[in-house]
Amino acid sequence: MQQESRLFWLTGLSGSGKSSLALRLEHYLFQQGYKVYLLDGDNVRNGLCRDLSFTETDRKENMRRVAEVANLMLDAGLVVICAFISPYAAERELVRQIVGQERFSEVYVSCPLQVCELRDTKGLYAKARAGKVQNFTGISAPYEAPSAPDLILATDNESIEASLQKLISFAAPQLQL
Ligand code: GGZ
Repeated sequence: MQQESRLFWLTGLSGSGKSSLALRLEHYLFQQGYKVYLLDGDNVRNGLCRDLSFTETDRKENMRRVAEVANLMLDAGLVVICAFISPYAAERELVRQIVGQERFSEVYVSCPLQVCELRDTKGLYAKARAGKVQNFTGISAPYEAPSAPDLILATDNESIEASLQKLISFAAPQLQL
């Protein structure tokens, strides 16, 4: 199989469904025989970026490091999936520049703040409202929604399975699935 190197970059609020979708896409591609790697806050912020906080400066550095790592993985021939809030449009653009326009896709996992806050799977929104978590995206830190994403998945309007099917349909022609 001639594997195409592609980066699928999922951006969206905490609780929007990025990680779930990214994990399912990774699983699907793995089953199809692709060499695929998923980078997200869970594995990156525990190691490579453990020194970084959620200030604007540190989030930007988080993006830069992730982009450079993703770029190396792409050079090695992998399909890379990234799931990060990545709240700044300029930094997402920087990622596109670092890895190259032709191998980058921006996927906006769209879900209104109110819905994410209702989900509050980790209780972080409640803590942010109570002032116990600082610089929380959507509450006390900005989120700049993509103006022209390559794909939008509205997870408040459709099931995760429906979003996943759209994501797979989007990825398939790029990967020659
Ligand atoms: C946003 C935070 C914060 C603050 C901890 N703001 O829903 P989660 O828990 O599992 O995903 C969020 C994750 C965000 O990490 P990222 O590396 O994706 O962020 S960024 O791209 O902006 O650098 C959330 C948790 O970390 N978390 N504190 N203050 N999310």
